[in-house]
Amino acid sequence: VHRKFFVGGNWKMNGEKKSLAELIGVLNAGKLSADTEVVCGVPAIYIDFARQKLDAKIGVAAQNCYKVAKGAFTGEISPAMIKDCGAHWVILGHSERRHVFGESDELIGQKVAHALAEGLGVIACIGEKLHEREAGITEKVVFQQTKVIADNVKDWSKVVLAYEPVWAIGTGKTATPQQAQEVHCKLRGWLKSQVSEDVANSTRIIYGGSVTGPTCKELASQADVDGFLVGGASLKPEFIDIINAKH
Ligand code: G2H
Repeated sequence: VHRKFFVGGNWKMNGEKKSLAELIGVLNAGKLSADTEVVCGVPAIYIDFARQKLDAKIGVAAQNCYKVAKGAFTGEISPAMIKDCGAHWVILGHSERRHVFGESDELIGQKVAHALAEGLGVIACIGEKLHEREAGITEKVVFQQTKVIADNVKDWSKVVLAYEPVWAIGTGKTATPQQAQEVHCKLRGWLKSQVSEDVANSTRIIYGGSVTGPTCKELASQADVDGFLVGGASLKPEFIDIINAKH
């Protein structure tokens, strides 16, 4: 089964119109491999702006959304609003949502279900903390997080699973290709035994955590690494090298 390489940028809470327009100009002019699906995760307030400026071949994702379509939920945005601004993806369960904003597995599951029901693609993030890795419970933690996501998915073709070890996020400490491959392979095995062989073979499992131009190629060469979710480096021209990591 061919899994199209998927590279997401996660701009997090960075940039303003001027700098983002510059970045978009660089991406639009860049030579991007046609064999890579590219999606930029944009701050909510700039989704409309980015969608209007980015080339149509580059997708746009929100970095979060709420679990219902509308109502008295001050400060939240819905998948319907994301679609209305022309974006087709949402990042859910990012470690910063989980650990800075206290989002539970249950809430993330509800968001996944609603976003998919509304027709968005979901980049669903999971990952263990350093103390969990050191305690030898990485597998248990990521399987549990994946289970809550899986319980809320009917159509896996709209889901990309992002493995982001928390200790590697924004720290400059990239997981080694072997560390990433080991967890990705176990996650694919989990999908095979708990969902189906087809889903295991077709679902993109991407790696996130301090991915850079210099580190991306060897990571991309691992059998079960189907792309990346990139934070810091997605704000730099280097993002183009990561998009082209397979070449
Ligand atoms: C992990 C990643 C993007 P960074 O959060 O999701 O960020 O590449 O800056 O570690």
